[in-house]
Amino acid sequence: MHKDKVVEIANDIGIEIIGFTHPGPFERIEEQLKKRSEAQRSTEFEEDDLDLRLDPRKTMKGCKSIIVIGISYNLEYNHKTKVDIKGSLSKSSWGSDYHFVLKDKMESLVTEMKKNFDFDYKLFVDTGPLIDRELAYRAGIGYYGKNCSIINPDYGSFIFIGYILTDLELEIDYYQMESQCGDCTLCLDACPTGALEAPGILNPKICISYLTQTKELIPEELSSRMGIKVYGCDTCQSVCPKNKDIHLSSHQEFSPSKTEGVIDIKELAHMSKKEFKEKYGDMTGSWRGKTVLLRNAVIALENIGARNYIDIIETIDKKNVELLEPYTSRILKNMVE
Ligand code: B12
Ligand code: SF4
Ligand code: SF4
Repeated sequence: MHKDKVVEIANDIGIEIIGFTHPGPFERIEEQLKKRSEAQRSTEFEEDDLDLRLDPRKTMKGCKSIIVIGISYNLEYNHKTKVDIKGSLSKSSWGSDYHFVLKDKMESLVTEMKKNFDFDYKLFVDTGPLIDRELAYRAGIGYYGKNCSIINPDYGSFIFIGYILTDLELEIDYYQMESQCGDCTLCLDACPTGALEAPGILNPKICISYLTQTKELIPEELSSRMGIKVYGCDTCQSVCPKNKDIHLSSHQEFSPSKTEGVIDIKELAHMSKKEFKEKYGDMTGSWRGKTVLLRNAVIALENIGARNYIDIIETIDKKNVELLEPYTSRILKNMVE
């Protein structure tokens, strides 16, 4: 099958960014990844087995080509919300969970492709063993920004990445984009915790995106920098000039029709699990469960002046107290002092 045909089908399905790469090991970042792991900088959200991460054929033995897709979630939205006490959500969690959206698109692509040619495949989004950004880079979808994100010249960095390992012989382009960051350092300067230590070098354990997802204890020196972020962090992408004057997303699945792009903290504090599931169950940021978001909401209240919100803090659902207790008791203790 010719790859131009794959591109044509993908475009018809609404996959705007697509590239192809070979199944060879990721030699280029092997050293970097090993050092990162030795320095205990891997997160609990990644595959531990580095051999599996570095060699696509360990995931699919007969793999001959990899189709990589990018889907923009950069929708414009007017945040005129009536929500009184707001926690913020990163754009990646405004609408429907991207794992399902991208998997559906790739399944449709495979179904259409199979009308021309039968083949074996395995597809992944985010939770697969391989390194999605390195695949995207190697497939020519974008370049690494100094903020570590893959930036596509037409759509910017607010793009999700998915990939399909196949046993199809597709011709592969060996085209990798040069960084277009130039002298800019806006993302490094703006990062609230200093997680971007140098261009392309991230300490994930102090990245706010990580802090909003981990169940580990968050020290006060870091929680105080989380502001009102209840899930994810967009700061290093929002300041990026490469996200200005670009094509926006056409995927309405990512529009914040239910969430308005914010979490209603007062409502969250008193919601039952069932109510939470109904309102927020479909969004990306719900994967760690309600209590993690509630912990972040408590931190947000602390950051905007807990004294004014003590009624909320004292009456929140106290289930899973071990996750919330360090923060609520700190707030109450500081009140007394
Ligand atoms: C674990 C994880 C995280 C962790 C750690 C992130 C990290 N940078 O390592 C945390 C929780 C912090 C995180 C945060 C976010 N994540 Co995340 N995350 C992942 C996950 C599951 C694994 C990442 C990984 O393997 N890291 C290991 C290192 C090796 O890879 P790396 O992140 O690309 O970093 C290396 C490169 O920058 C590299 N590098 C290599 N060559 C070069 C060359 C140059 C010139 C430079 C500068 C750098 C460079 O050096 C770094 C160290 O080795 C992937 C999905 C997946 N399975 O791959 C999603 C993924 C990377 N995340 C994604 C997203 C959207 C985010 C957030 C924007 C979410 C948010 N709004 O809060 C933030 C962005 C934070 C940031 N600045 O990177 C997208 C990125 C899409 C994109 N356009 O790049 C991915 C690909 C998910 C997906 N399938 O769409 N994430
Ligand atoms: S996501 Fe936020 S905390 Fe993480 S590197 Fe970017 S700006 Fe820093
Ligand atoms: S803010 Fe500047 S340095 Fe950072 S990724 Fe964007 S262009 Fe590159």
